[in-house]
Order: sequence, then C-alpha cells, then structure tokens
Amino acid sequence: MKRGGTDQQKRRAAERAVTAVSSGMVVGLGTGSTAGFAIDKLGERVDDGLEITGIATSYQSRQRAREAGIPLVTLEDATPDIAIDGADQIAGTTLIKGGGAAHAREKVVDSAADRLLIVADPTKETETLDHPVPVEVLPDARPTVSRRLGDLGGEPTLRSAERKDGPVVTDNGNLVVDCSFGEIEEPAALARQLSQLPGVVEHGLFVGLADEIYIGTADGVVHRT
Ligand code: ABF
Repeated sequence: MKRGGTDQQKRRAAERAVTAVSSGMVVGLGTGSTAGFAIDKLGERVDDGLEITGIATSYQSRQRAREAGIPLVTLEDATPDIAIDGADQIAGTTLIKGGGAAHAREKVVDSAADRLLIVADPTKETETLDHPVPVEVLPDARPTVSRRLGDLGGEPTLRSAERKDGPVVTDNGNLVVDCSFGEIEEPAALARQLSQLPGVVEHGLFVGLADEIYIGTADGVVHRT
C-alpha cells in the first residue's frame, strides 16, 4: 500500500482549497495532517480579517482550530457551507476515511456541508479502493460485528493504540475495527451492508460524498470537480 506524500504536497492542496472560503461561511474543519494545513491557513486568513466560524470534526481539529484562532460553533448553532477534509484513499468521488479514527464525526459534518472539498497528496488516489475500511463499533458489539464482517468476506483487525497498550478509543468512546475487503468493486453496496450491522456506529466509506478533490503535486495542484 502506498502511504505518505510530502508535507509540501499536502500543504499545496490544503492552501488551494482554502481559497474557496469567503467571509460569512461556516466551515467544517477536517482531521489529519492535510486538513490540519487547511486549518492553519484559515487561521492566517482570519488574522487578516476573514470572518468565518468553524465546526470541528474531532478533538484534534478543535485544538488545532483554537490554536489557529478560528471561532468555533457546533452543529447545534449552524450548518456548514463548506467542509475541507482529508482522506486515506480516493477513487473518483468515493473515499475511504478513518485513519485518524474520526470518521463518524467527519461523516456527520462533511455530509451536512453544501460542498465537501477533499485535500490530499497523490499517494491517496487509486482506480479501485482497496484500503482497509475503518469501522467504529460500540465496545460491547466488537465480537459480533467482527464476526459479521468476516461473513461479508472481510478480515477484521481491532486497531491498537501506537503509544500505549490497548485499543484505540475514539472521541466518542468506541473502538475501531479495520476491515480489509481486498479490492472493493461495489463500494455503495458494501457501505449499505456495513451500515446495517447492529453495533456499527459508522464506517469509513464515503460514497459519492466529495464535491471537489484537490491533489497537491510536486509543482502544483490538480483540482477535480
Ligand atoms: C482524516 O485524516 C481521515 O479521515 C483520514 O483518515 C486522515 C487523512 O490524514 P492525512 O491527511 O494525515 O493523510 O481526514
């Protein structure tokens, strides 16, 4: 699996996407390193007089937005006009997200936005999705969901925390099972099957949700609409 573009590629994509933001907008703030560059740039523009409010998709993006000086609201207060978020894999307008274990809130905020802009480096693009699909599960449902994922032809693995013993726990207090399905020929059908499993809070397949894709390259940005 190809992983990890350069910070320059990520920053280019993020900063170009931020040019779509104008005063008066409510902006969904994505999670991850590429979306983080967008938050930083939005903060710079706020310093220069841009008047926006942000809606965070995770604890991480909330903290980064606070440091960048972006005023924050919640979905109780407003609906995002635009959201800028990263992805783990992109095929057309369909994405796999959840590498940061934030895909449940990301999907809520991103799908509420009038326009979803995805920012990424070139290693994220593919013809056919084959990245393991992150599935956020209620802790008590982890064994049953894992069995059902196996029945669907997947290979589920409980995500472990890198820096301490034990599993990753999401901002919502749940666990993440990464499930490999090999090449995903019909993401919409798989997404429906995953959504129907009792105990699944949210999965990382974002089918047809992206409105615009910004890919930062060594010498510019490829923008697809
Ligand atoms: C979030 O961060 C996730 O949905 C996705 O998993 C990840 C991408 O991170 P990065 O931009 O650091 O590759 O957007």
